Amino acid sequence: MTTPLSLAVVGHTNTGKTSLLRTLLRDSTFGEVKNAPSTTRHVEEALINDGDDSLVYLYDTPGLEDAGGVLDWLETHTSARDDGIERIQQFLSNHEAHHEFNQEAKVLRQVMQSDMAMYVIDAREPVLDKYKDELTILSWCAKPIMPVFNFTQNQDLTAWTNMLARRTLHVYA
Ligand SMILES: Nc1nc2c(ncn2[C@@H]2O[C@H](COP(=O)(O)OP(=O)(O)OP(=O)(O)O)[C@@H](O)[C@H]2O)c(=O)[nH]1
Ligand SMILES: [Mg+2]
Repeated sequence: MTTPLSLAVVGHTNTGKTSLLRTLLRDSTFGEVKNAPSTTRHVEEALINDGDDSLVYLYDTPGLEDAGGVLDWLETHTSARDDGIERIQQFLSNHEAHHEFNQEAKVLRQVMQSDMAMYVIDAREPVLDKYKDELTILSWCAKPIMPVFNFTQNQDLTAWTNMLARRTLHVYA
């Protein structure tokens, strides 16, 4: 028996997180897929087995929508002298913040509980500040992050891979 890895699938809303889980699970009925933001509203667990062996727990998560708001909250209410995990924990235990940033809190809580995260990117999008803010708050959870590009057809990934490399994310799929 191996201990299953737990892997959170995270990213901006409508980037194809639930679709990626469907592909990995070979299950076209998993979750809800729609071309609209905020389709997935809760964390959903799925397990990949090899016979009797449980290999990977996958967690689908709601899309990040206001990482900038979360980062503003963290910068205002927590100390830069605390480490990222401490600051995220303060955010997660704050009732008001939890209420205002409900979806983001679900994502961060799941990343904190997982062994690693896949960060799904819509490669058609330019590298906007909101995506940088997402990677900043995710990095504070101190878990390995694997960037996964979606919608890659005819897209030049250079701007994205440069930005990821500056954040020591040198490997991507
Ligand atoms: N053509 C194409 N469409 C895709 C692909 N992946 C996702 N989509 C479409 O993109 C839209 C969003 O997909 P979802 O899987 O619901 O995205 P999500 O990230 O889970 O969205 P939220 O739960 O709202 O955060 C849907 O219309 C999907 O059919 C892909 O690889 N190719
Ligand atoms: Mg979804």
